[in-house]
Amino acid sequence: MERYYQKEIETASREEITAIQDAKIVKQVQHVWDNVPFYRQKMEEAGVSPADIKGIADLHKLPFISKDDLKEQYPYGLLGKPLKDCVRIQSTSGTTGRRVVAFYTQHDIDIWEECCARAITAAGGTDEDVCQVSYGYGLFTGGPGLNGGSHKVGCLTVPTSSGNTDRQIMFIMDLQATILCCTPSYAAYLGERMKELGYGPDDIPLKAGIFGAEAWSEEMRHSIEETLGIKAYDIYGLTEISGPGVSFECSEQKGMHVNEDHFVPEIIDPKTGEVLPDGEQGELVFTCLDKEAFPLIRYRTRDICVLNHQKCSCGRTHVRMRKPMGRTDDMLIIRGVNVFPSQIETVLLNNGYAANYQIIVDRINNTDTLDVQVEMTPEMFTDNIGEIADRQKVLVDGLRSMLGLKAKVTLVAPKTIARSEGKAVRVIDKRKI
Ligand code: DLL
Repeated sequence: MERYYQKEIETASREEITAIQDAKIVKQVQHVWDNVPFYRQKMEEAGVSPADIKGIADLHKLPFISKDDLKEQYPYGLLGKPLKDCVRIQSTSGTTGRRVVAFYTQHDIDIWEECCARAITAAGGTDEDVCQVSYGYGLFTGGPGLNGGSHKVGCLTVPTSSGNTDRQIMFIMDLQATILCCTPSYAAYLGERMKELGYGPDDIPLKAGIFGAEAWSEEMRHSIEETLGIKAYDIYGLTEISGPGVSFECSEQKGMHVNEDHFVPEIIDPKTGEVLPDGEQGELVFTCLDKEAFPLIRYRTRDICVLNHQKCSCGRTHVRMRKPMGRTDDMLIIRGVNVFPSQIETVLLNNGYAANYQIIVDRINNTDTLDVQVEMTPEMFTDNIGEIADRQKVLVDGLRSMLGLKAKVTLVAPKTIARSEGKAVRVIDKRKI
């Protein structure tokens, strides 16, 4: 039987959801107009004022906000509440330039944790469960968000944070953890290490995993599910919009339900900004309806996605978003062809490899090169050159038919590609260096 954390709102009718959104957007626009000079200026430039926003149908009149705006307003420029009302910051793991710092009031944190509680409940979590949170704690939102959600559900929470893999496994086995929260790449690594230590899926007490924070393919889901003997659920979110739990998968696993009573998604054409209809792929944009301290409106995520308003048989009525296939800024353009790392991952996993790979892009004699380094699994490992060449050719052909592009494939020995405890680094683009 499907479980809900907040059944009434999670299964509300479309009319009820729209009524909630209508009331909240009017209030939120007034809040940013009154309290964030940056927004007032942006709205004035766009020729809109709070009086023009009578409901969610008027959302399109409001200007977008971009990651560049966030960087320019760093650190306090977008603050919607006095500092005395703010109780926490979280920050992105961005590797270049200024970090994004997001602020929270206690009310913001309560809502965020409720969203994570909805996700844990949708994955079957109850107060009987032992939930191990192996996302990083600290500035990253993964650990704190799922930790708070797990408390709200009443699970026994095991805050291991990321890293120290053998200790993670000790806690899973000794405490009989039933739910694991971490990135999919770390889940794959934990599975690999557990197998090495002699634990098969039937020995492992876990029943569900709540994995997100990076793009991962369906093939990777199946492989993790098999190794750990669990059902793996996707969870999505971003620091700017609170953190994990902006959307989450239900038992149907046909897209992630967006918590629409708090966040309104739109899909736009990234070039023109035009709002696209259901089913069309474009850039995902979010408006936060309740956030007090960091109230982003029409924030361009750069994630490429599709929305689906069709009814879901789990009973939830909130719109679903497809697994994001990548980010506009992660998309590689190789010899003019758009390539997402997730497409490469699909080819590798379909051919029996694990998700241990690295994509190296370079430009040699004015031509882009794509080199995919893939680890052989211990079962397929060989030093027979002919066999390796045959295997490499199968992958080259697979990549050509997936991408329409000739790649070089290099098979490497097991365990030669660094494992990740958080978000995996899949791409090395030497063209930018
Ligand atoms: O990754 C928040 C999070 C933590 C989500 C734990 C889920 C679980 P950031 O570090 O700000 O926040 O990165 C946000 O990560 O814009 C997406 O590009 C990507 N992302 C997050 N979840 C998914 C997912 C956290 N399930 C950025 N599938 C987002 C694909 C994801 N990409």
